[in-house]
Amino acid sequence: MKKQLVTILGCFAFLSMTAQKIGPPAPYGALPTESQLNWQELEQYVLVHFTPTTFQNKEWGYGDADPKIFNPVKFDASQIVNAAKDGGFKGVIFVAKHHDGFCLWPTKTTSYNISKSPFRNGKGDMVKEFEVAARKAGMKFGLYCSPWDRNNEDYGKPEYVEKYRNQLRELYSNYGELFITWFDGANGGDGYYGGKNEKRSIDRSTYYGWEKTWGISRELQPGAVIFADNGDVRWVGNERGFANETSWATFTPEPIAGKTVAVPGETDSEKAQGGTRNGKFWKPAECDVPLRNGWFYHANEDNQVKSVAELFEIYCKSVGRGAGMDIGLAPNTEGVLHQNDVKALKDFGDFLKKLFADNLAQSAVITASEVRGENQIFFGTKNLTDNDRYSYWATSDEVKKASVTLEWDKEQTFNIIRLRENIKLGQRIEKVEIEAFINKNWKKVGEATSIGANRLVRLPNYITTSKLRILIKESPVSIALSDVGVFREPEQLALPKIKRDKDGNVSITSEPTVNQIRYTIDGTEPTLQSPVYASPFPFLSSGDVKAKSFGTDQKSSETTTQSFNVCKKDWRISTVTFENEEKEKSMNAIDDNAETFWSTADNPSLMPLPQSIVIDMGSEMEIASVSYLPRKNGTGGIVKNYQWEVSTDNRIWTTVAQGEFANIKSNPVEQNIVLKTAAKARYIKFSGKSSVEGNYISAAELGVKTIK
Ligand code: FUL
Repeated sequence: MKKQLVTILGCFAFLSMTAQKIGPPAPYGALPTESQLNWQELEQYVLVHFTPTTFQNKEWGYGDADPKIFNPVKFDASQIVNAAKDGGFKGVIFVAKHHDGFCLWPTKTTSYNISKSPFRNGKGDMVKEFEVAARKAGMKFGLYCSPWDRNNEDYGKPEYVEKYRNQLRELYSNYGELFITWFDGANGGDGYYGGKNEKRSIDRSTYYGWEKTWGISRELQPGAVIFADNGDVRWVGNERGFANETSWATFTPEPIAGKTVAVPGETDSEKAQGGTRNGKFWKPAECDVPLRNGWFYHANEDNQVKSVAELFEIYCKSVGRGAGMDIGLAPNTEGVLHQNDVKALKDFGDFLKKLFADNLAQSAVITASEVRGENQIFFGTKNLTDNDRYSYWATSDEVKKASVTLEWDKEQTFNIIRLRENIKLGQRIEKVEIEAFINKNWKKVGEATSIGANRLVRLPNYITTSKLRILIKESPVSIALSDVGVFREPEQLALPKIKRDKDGNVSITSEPTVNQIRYTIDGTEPTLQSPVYASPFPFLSSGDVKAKSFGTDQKSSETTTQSFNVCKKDWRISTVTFENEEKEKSMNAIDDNAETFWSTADNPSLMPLPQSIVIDMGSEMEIASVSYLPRKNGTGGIVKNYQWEVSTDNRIWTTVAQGEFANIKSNPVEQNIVLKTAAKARYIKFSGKSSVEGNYISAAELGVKTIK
């Protein structure tokens, strides 16, 4: 007994001597703060938009909505929060005020607030209800209060900034601890502004005095990260939900075009997608993307809720690249999430649970080519599978290339490899290759660059092997890897792809091929009773084609819904405002090809805005909605303020829709406008009165849907 004790004590003494001799590696580069570490661990959260704008069926309210329209009779914060929780999301950000300026809490700063609405008879506080629901569900809570305020009469003057700061003070004092304070980048433009209905421009780098304004967040919510261009967490620069394949958590903000320094609240967001290797600050990316097309609820998008396959792609390209996944949820006018959204979230959450339930790395014997100071306890490979993000396998200071090998006693099948660094020591690794032992040879199956807090390498196919090795190929300093995970993505039957050619023939395919595909054209869900797809079929009208793959065991895939406009095979361009070499290109606006686009010339003296295009649809039809698809690459000529007119004779025109394509620059998705009343027309005219960039207009596609 005594002898044993001596041995044990001896061991401890030896270990602590070694640990003293070779301590932890020195941290490398910019490091995360405590609140950034907490944020990195959260990985997934939601952003809820629900204001009078929902009731106006818009993406940006103008600031003139009567508070009386805000009457969500079935509002239930828990329904929304719990649906997010089911999706695997761990935090909720509520938009307490959007650009329309309507405050969802009874603020003292403006009368344009929830107390003027019928909600809870003017006694409601929606921010509180969301906070309570989030805490009850064990979720973190955060707030977004838009700096741009299209209602406030003082917007543009210093008085407004004071009001805005007081709004933040109210929000940061009365709703408990926040994990994030979210600052949006859209600023200035036209609005109601206390009834003035004018355009107000501000210099976003100076107007809000960000240093001081963010100081309120620092003072009242010290545990919260600030999300903003150049905040603690940076905007990834797009609203598709994707960080770059190489995305560094470190970032040196660069000034926007025309400026010499990057100031708080303003950076060149193009550069933000990939971060900066060895950047000055730890400023990881957040990828924000709505669950539907837009951030607000629109009934005509009920079938455009992202599928599990789409959400998982976003997950891999955000969370899987060390960034945050921020999914936009849009309650409907009743004040709850539509059943399709609830289902999509639940299915996604179940998928993630199933995927991460079994970490195959935990049953492997893991050996490393080198262990720091041979200290297995502090720096050994067992730290790679203990679910602790900060215990780690490390190499000696001079060892910058190394490998770990995972060996199982029998073959395993998987396609996802997860790697994490102990980011308390910075982002160190620059390149990794993954090899599997297949047919008695090591074969490269994957690779990755930036690792950081979390990196998922998703192989295109499942591999089966009993040996896997991770080769760290490039690192400026020793290695401090905290996690290796190996997972098998739950099998899903391939989602069918639905396409229609220029002549209106619909083809449905799936890759890899499946037992059978069944489809509908009447808007109902495909079932085993629906027709089996055999060969292309004509579908010239507008409407939804839905398809589902079925396996031999009668299991089915998710449903693909393709919403078609009226087929344009008989359409011709009648006139365009600019008739020169650009003319043939005008056909690009009606060629049913989203990749090509038509644009006018950027020459304001020759051709000032507005500019327009007139289309002859070949025959008269009753139009229910019109649509504008912006160009895919670049933002030049993307229309901001639009007008749609119709005619039966190409002479007398009636305006059927006009307004702004709100948020189109950040989220360039198809803009569908449902007409107030259906309109008879053979000719349609689309005009752009202003564009997001340049003095011209462009369009990838223009289209219409008819009444059923
Ligand atoms: C954008 C806003 O303009 C959108 O309306 C939305 O709130 C999105 C999350 O941020 O910049």
